[in-house]
Amino acid sequence: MKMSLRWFGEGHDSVTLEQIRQIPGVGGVITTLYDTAPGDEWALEDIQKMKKGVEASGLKIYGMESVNVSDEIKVGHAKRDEHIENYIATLKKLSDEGINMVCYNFMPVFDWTRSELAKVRPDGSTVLAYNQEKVDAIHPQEIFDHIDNDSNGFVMPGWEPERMGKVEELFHLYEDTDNEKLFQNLKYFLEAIMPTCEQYGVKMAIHIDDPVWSVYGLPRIVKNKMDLQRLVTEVPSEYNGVTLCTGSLSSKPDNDIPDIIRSLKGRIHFAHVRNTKHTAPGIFEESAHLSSDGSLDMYEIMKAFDEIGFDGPVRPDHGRAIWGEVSMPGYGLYDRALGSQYLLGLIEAIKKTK
Ligand SMILES: [Mn+2]
Repeated sequence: MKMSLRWFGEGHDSVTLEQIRQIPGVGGVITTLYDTAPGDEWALEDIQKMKKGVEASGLKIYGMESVNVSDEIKVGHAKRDEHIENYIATLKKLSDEGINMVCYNFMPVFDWTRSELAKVRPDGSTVLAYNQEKVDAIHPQEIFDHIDNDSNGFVMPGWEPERMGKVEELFHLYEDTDNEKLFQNLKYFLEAIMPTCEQYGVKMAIHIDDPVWSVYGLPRIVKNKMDLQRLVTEVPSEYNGVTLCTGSLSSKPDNDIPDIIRSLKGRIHFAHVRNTKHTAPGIFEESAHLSSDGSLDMYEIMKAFDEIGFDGPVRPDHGRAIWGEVSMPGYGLYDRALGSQYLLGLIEAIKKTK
């Protein structure tokens, strides 16, 4: 497994490449370009500039998170074929620059949802948290506003201000899209891009829905083992794979994560590993990576990744805000660095005790 950290790019991140470079065992970053709208083609110069900057620091780009899929593709709008053509063009450019793993999601309107970005834990650290009752009590527009207010001045991925201005419009766009239609649109998208992915060696990795149930009545199609099996069976190319996000899957404790990992042998192209603490159905908060700090058995999870021979990029996903650090919520340096070392320790122990 290749340990990495997500890095949002110059001007979008409080963490520097130089800092990431000093974390033992972290050889690369997962990054993205911010300035292109979903549906548009990425400019080669921007990709090259990003790559040059990362490589100058001694790190590599292990993959893109994300190349966002437009709402037009997700709902099957008249513009979808044009957007898919642009997506394909972007994949080719990334591959030409040696970037061969692309994370994306197929969630409508909201990329991910939390009711709090800085819930205070007993030790004074703060974490992202979710409480279904709190979400139900507020209008979707308010969620946008409050994520924007609490993001410490950073643009949260998936919550870009230009999307905030058109919440009503976005909900309207998805009015006729139920789970089945959304799945068929995902399948259409994947079948259209797979020949390019196969030719250029680009592995597509869909992120698990977060949380794994419908929010505000919107469809959700990447929630559990059954959904994932359907996805990899109906589009059988090995380039159609998954970003196995343990935190997202754990929003519902009946998702048996080690079992899901084993069931996806050869189809996991990227791993997000983090722990969450469950309080009650629909209520959870993010925790430190350590098993004993949350509800997940991280040793069993890492063992399952090792068993299936997963050798792609992994990142500690979110961390707590600790030691006074001010960063994009979930994406500080300190706790993700701690998490990476814990996960690397587990990996070393698993390998040596085999
Ligand atoms: Mn994730």
